[in-house]
Amino acid sequence: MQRVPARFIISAVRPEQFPAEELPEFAFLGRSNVGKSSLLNALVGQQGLAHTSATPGRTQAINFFRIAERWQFVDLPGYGYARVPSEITQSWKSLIDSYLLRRKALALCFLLLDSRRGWMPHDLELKRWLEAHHRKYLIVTTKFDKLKSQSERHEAEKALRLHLGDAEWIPFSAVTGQGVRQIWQTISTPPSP
Ligand SMILES: Nc1nc2c(ncn2[C@@H]2O[C@H](COP(=O)(O)OP(=O)(O)OP(=O)(O)O)[C@@H](O)[C@H]2O)c(=O)[nH]1
Ligand SMILES: [Mg+2]
Repeated sequence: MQRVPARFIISAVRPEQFPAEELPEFAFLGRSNVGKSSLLNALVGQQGLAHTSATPGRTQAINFFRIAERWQFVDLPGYGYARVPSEITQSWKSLIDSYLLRRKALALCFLLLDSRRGWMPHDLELKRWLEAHHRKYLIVTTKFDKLKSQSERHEAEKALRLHLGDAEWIPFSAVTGQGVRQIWQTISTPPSP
């Protein structure tokens, strides 16, 4: 796996802590445990850069990373994890909202869906929110290695199409590295404004 220079900048729990908007930013969004931090690590070829965990809801702040002095990657807290108390959910939500609403440097959001689960209600809510606020996003389906048979992959694709129409998505696996190259291609040729 190719190693890309990357360093952690800050773990922001308040908007005042967001770093300066000097470089184009790419944000990774999705449910708790969907594999956001693992995807970020796979992209830079560094296992320990973003903290991953088998316990959902671990990433509770917005973590900023500087990548090759050219981009910033942003690991957002996962949503939709029932065992987190509602006051905490509220404060994450307002933190995420303020990031997504105001961040001028944000070039593209990667919206991650678990390949085995497809669209869940919170994902659809977020997708509609991004569209309503004219935020560009690209769907990535994570843990693709867990779909073992052709028929499982076919079913997953059918379910995705329900809410994507003809739009494309990127199947991804942090285990096999599938999708890494395609995501890098997107980052190095971002969509026009
Ligand atoms: N098989 C497989 N497991 C994965 C993959 N990506 C992540 N996982 C596992 O899924 C779990 C959650 O991964 P994380 O990257 O921590 O997920 P997250 O979205 O950052 O989770 P939160 O920070 O809690 O929102 C970990 O146990 C990972 O090892 C993948 O592509 N394939
Ligand atoms: Mg995480």
